[in-house]
Amino acid sequence: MLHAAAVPGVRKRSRPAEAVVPGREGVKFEDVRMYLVERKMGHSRRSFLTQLARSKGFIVEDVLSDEVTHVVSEDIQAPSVWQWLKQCTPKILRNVHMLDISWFTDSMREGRPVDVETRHRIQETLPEVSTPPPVASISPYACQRRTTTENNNRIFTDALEVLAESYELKQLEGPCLAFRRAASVLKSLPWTLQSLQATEDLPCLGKHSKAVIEDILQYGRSMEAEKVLSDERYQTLKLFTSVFGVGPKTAEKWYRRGLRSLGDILADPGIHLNRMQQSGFLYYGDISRAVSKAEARALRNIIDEAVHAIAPDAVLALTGGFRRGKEFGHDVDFIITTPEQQKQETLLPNIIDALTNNGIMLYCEYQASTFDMARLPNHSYDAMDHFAKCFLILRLDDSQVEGGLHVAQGDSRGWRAVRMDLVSPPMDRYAFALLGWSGSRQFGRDLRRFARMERRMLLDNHALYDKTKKEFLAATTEKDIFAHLGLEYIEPWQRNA
Ligand code: DCT
Ligand code: MG
Repeated sequence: MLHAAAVPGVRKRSRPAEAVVPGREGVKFEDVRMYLVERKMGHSRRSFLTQLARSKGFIVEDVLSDEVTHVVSEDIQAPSVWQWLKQCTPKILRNVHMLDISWFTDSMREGRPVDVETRHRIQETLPEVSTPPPVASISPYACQRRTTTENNNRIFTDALEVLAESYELKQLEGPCLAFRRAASVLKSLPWTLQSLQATEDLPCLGKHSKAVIEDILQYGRSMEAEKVLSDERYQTLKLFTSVFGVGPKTAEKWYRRGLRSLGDILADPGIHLNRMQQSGFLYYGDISRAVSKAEARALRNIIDEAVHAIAPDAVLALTGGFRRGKEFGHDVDFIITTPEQQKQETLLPNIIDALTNNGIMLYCEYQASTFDMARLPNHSYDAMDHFAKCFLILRLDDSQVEGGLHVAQGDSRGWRAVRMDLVSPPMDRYAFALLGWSGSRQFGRDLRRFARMERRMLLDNHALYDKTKKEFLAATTEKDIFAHLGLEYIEPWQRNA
């Protein structure tokens, strides 16, 4: 039983004479037990209505208990009533009718409890995804939001990401990040934006992002994003950077040279392609095609076998987009390490040898470790870490993939080329590397920004450094790192920011 004093809005006072529960002799309707919510109704009106109902033979309970069958409220803010009721007494919710005052007045008029109709009910709207939750709870940091692969605002985020990309290709970091942050906030919403008003209190939405959203709300499309998409320079830079080994700087150089197609590049004798770019062109068709989850699993089996033949106690973990639950990715990312320190250094070269001997290695760029704990902490975060790693293109056969390869219809080669990255940190750096490589990029960016701005700590793929205590914080799992940062743990599949 729950006493009135414990119910918000029901103040504890000496029991007034009129509220004393009368004897049950005048009761006409045993099956209906009413409770009137004092909130919004006020104390004196509640007393008056209680007396009125009792005089007509109704049972009106003074306290909310699981015997109550009909809760009557004049609070028109349905979600808050439900929330309040749930807080008070979650147990009774199953059977109780949550009603507005119209049921009460109808019943008084009829002199009996009228049947509950839909119009009498206060609809429980609070947990429904269609109702924006209190926006104050949405953090400006992606690492304090849970973002699954389900995006309820794709129409907006696609447009914002086109603009982000166009600034990235122009190498203008500020506006690029602003659009990425805006898109990231919308990706985390469990509801779909329906009005500009709903954006009012969302973090990270600047004037420009709001203008894009407004266009989409009004016309169903963003004219600005469409303009970018049809821009020749944008299209060409996108095409050039879609080649493995070609970044915005090289793409820009080629564009300025007047080159407009992949054929133009190959035909230009003045263009020197490095080894990575040569492979990028050679396998362009395959590696510009998404890798499926089944293909990622097949690669895992291949790597697993190779690794465990070399180091039985090695740890192999899938990272990147597939760890976050994505169905497709542009590559497959793995972390490999071993507790045996002397094996650590030769682990990747040995795996590379095994894959080469298998005849499936189509391209390999190996970078030996330049990691040195003595050079930490890193004050400027550069995109790549110092661990040993390799960027590979592997041949994957149809027979190795459950359900077959993800190739174009009519492709009868029976194999395809796929991109794979392997990174190999020392065991004591494993948790940091796993967190960084699991992404998403935006999630990682905001973890580092949060650490720096909110905690005076420096985080990167190698370590977490506390600037106040002037010490490194140890971690063996990702949970340790979240805990050091005072953050709630976010599962990998909730990091699709
Ligand atoms: N990463 C990073 N900074 C970079 C590149 C990568 O922090 N400059 C991290 C974030 C994701 C992870 O490494 C793997 O990188 P990608 O494979 O590029 O990203 P992904 O999320 O796996 O996306 P995709 O599914 O397209 O491979
Ligand atoms: Mg990836």
